[in-house]
Amino acid sequence: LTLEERLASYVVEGTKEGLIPDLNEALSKYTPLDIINGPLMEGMTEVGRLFNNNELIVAEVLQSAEVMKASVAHLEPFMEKNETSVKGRVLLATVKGDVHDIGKNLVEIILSNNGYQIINLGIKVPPESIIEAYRREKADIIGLSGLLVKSAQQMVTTAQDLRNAGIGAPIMVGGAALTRKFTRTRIAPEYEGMVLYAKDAMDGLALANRLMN
Ligand code: B1M
Repeated sequence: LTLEERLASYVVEGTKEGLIPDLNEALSKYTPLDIINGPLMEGMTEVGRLFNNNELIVAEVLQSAEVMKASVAHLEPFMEKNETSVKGRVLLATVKGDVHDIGKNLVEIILSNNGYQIINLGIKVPPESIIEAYRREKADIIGLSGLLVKSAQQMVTTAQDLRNAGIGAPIMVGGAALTRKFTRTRIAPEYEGMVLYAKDAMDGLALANRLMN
């Protein structure tokens, strides 16, 4: 197998045997983010496909997630950091009912490496907790993540609850089940403030920078 194929296969197989030396080798050729967005994400896409076909069970997907998390943790110190003054404060949450957090945590890493203070509320966060945290933390942006189809609907509910609580801060949404169109036609009409769709973590950074400038 080539280096790239081996990297994808650690995620697919859910094994860390040999992972770190291969990540180090990859770092001599690629940026950390290219490694994540390239071979590691390819592995995750394959995991999703196999899981969908009932060829993997949840416990195995969990092991794949562990490999992804370990890889991101190993690569994180090698990521470019722009030591600027604080650009803004961002609340991040995976919405109620959803446990997927790898993408959200990647967004946290990218934003915090680029001058943002992050308040990461974790997973399965109900609207009440987001409202309470927003009032306590005085965040500039509210970031919502969710990967399940039902999470897209949960984002609509969350936006309604935020609006009913009188909150109008920009909301940034992201995650696999979401689209720009759903964001524009279903979430945005329920909210007074801006609602922006980020297709990945770098897009999230670009949007945050635009909002804060
Ligand atoms: Co689950 N899962 N999972 N899972 N899982 C999916 C999402 C699924 C598509 C797999 C499939 O069937 N093909 C499917 C959803 C189907 C649907 O709703 N239509 C699914 C399912 C069904 C489930 C369970 C229901 C399974 C079960 O129990 N029977 C269950 C759900 C439990 C729950 O949430 N209540 C479940 C559980 C799990 C694990 C716990 C085993 C594990 C998660 C571990 C963890 O996160 N700690 C897991 C995993 C790993 C996946 C897949 C395979 C990979 C997700 C991932 O981490 N991708 C996934 C299939 C897939 O996506 N291919 C799948 C890598 C990550 C970097 O990408 O999160 O998309 P992603 O983030 C991207 C962008 O989306 C974006 O930036 C990131 C890239 O830069 N982004 C943002 C994300 N959030 C953002 C926020 C932003 C900006 C950008 O601003 C705020």
